[in-house]
Order: sequence, then C-alpha cells, then structure tokens
Amino acid sequence: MNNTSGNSTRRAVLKGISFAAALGAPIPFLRFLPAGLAPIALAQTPVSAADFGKGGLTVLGDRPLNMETPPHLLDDGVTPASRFFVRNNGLPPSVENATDKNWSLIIDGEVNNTMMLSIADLKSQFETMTLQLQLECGGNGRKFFSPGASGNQWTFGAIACAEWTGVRLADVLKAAGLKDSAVYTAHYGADTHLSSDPEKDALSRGVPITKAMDPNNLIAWAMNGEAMPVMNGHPLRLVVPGWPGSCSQKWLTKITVRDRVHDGAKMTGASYRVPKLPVAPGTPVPDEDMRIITSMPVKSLITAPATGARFPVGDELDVRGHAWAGDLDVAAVDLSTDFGATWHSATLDLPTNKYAWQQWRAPVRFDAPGYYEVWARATDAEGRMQPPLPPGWNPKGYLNNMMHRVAVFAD
Ligand SMILES: Nc1nc2c(c(=O)[nH]1)N[C@H]1C(S)=C(S)[C@@H](COP(=O)(O)O)O[C@H]1N2
Ligand SMILES: [Mo]
Repeated sequence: MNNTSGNSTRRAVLKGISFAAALGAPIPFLRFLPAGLAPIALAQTPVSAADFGKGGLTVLGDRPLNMETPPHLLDDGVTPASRFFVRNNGLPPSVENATDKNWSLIIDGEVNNTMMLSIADLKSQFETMTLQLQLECGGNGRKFFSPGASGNQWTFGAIACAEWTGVRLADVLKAAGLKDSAVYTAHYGADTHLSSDPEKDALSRGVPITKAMDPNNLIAWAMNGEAMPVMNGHPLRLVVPGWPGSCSQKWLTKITVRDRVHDGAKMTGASYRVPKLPVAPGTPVPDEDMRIITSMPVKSLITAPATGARFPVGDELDVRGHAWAGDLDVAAVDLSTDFGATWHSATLDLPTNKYAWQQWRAPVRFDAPGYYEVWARATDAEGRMQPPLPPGWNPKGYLNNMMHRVAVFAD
C-alpha cells in the first residue's frame, strides 16, 4: 500500500470513528458508506416547534405561505387534506364567499365556443370523476443541490396524493371546441402577485394540448370527498398529474387556449425550465439552451419508519412508502440497508388508477446493534432509476429525484 492510500485509509477510519461517536452507535456497515456521504442522521437539522404549521407541516416561508410535509406524515395511501403541502407563488385570494353559483371559469382563445361556466354548470353539464392523483412541486428536493438555488428549500415533502373530484379538463376543452390552431393552454387563477400589482400574475402556466387532453387531468372542486382547503385552491383548481405542480392552477378562473407555447408568469427564463443538455454545477445557462419541464422523474419516499427510529436487534421491521414516476408507472422499488452495497426488492402495488402513487413495503431486520440507514430506490417502466445524489444540476434546483434515506438504530 503506498503512502497516499495509507493516509486516505487512515482518514476513512478516523472519519468512521467520529461518525460513530456523533451518532452514539457503531456503524456495522461502515465499510460500505461511500466516501463523501455522511450518515443522514447527522445531516438532519432539527426544526423548531414554531416552524410547524397545519397538521405538523414544516413552514418554509410565510409570505407567500409555503409548507412541506415530513415524510413520516405521508404514510397514508391517500394524503389527508391537513397533510397536503402548500406552495404559493403569490397572495391567496379571499374565497370565503365563493359558491358553486358565483365562481366562474372562462374558456377562451383558440376555441369555437367561448364559455363561462359556474361550478354548478361544470357539475351538471359534464361527467363527474373521482381519481387519486399525485402532485409534486418541480422544486421538491431543491435544498440538496450544490451550488444551491434561491427559492423555497424543499427537502422531500412537496409531494402528496389526494383523491380529487371534478370534471375532465379534456371534456371541457372538447365542449369548447378546439380550433386547429390550438397548441397550448394558459391557466389563470384569482391570487395576487406579491407586489399587489393587479397587472401581474403570481403564476400562469400551461401545458401542450396533447397533455391537456389526457383524460386524467381534472378541474376539481373536492379533495378527499370534501371542499378542498383554501390554501390548496378552493373552490376550483386544475390537477394535471405527473408534471410539475405549477401546471395545476389553484383558484382557477380562466383557461385560454393559445396558438403558441404560453409565455405567462413563470413560463420563461429559468422558471420551471432546465438545461437541454447537462451542464457543470454553477454554469450560467442562456435562455435558448433551456427547455420547459414536462414529466417529473421517478421517485420514492420512505414513510415508515420515521428517520431516527430505534428497534430491537433481530426484530422484523416493516418498511413502507410510496413511489411515482411522472407520466410513467413505477416498475420496481428496491431497498438497501448497507449503504447501497446490496439491494432487495420491495413488494410494489399497482396504482389505484393511472397517476396515483404506488404503495410498496418490505420487511427489514438488523442482526447487530448500531446505526443503519434504509435507502429506497424506485425504477420506472422505462428502466430509469433514482440516483443516490442530486442529478442534473440546473439554475433553479428542479427535478431532484435522489433516493430518500432514513436513519435507524438497532439496540
Ligand atoms: N393560482 C396558483 N396556482 C398554483 C400556484 C400558485 O402560486 N398560484 N402554485 C403552483 C405550484 S408551484 C404548485 S407545486 C402547486 C401546489 O399545490 P398545493 O399548494 O395545493 O400543494 O400549485 C400550483 N398552483
Ligand atoms: Mo411548485
């Protein structure tokens, strides 16, 4: 062994001793911990009680209000309304007096019949659908990019899957009659720009007509069988699953069909756009080298056990969570308890319906006392897997689908 590798071996041993001391536990699989990765239990910043919002969510900012859900609170197959993350770009509207009769939705632009529909009209003129649909913010995982990006420092919890009730966006667009010139939708909501300037939109995004016509997109008025929380878009919102959450306009008032790609608020520049080709972290990227984010990448979450949990040595422990893959299905979920050296497949359920996240579970056991990590890695129907570290650096920190790791102690 030459001197250099002798030194680095010694450094690794010293690092292992200091990790174990900081954790207060031995690390049986320390030899597999990749160089450069610290135990996840040491990276977790404690959140103060003042940071907890509705239902135990972590408040990332209050103007605008943004809250994410700690993974162990996302254990339900259908996320309760109280645990659904909140992502606002502007100031939410006052909707206390909104009713089925007085809230209206305009459909205009490249259509044969401009329409103005109340929620009562939507309910009476179109077929009502109830679907479990997952919604993930394009910036979920932003916190882990280096160099970092400004904006909400989402970790893992800007994802949820609720049961939505509404009408198909496709049915409403068909009723309006799309012209041959129809290319893209433009979505508008009743919220206000942070500057309070009425000429500016907080957010106005859209999708290509082919995505808009997917029968799984809903214009929804209910979440989990009840009126949805004001912060999640009451009384009417779009749910366009599989694509960045920003395509799912809350407090929906208007959909304009356009003859070109929409250029509304947060459609251009670095907003919800990523480099067309990979770039070195920190590289400035000109607008023309960026593309609009379409389908979100494959991802999974470990919802039980909660990170930091302690278990008796030799006990069988049920690990479970969800996995989703944008427009695709998830084909497999694998778990590792030795820092990625070996993998075991989890039992994976089919989605309840297209675009519902998929539940998975697997038993795990630890035969010696110490510190362990459970890593989950989902694979989509086209064979793409989650990476261990943030993939594809981009200026605004989107699309981080790195594996979720939880810390577990066996005593
Ligand atoms: N009108 C309006 N709709 C909006 C937003 C917004 O700021 N205003 N935020 C979008 C973003 S970026 C996301 S990720 C989702 C989040 O939905 P939620 O707040 O119900 O979790 O709403 C989208 N719809
Ligand atoms: Mo978002």
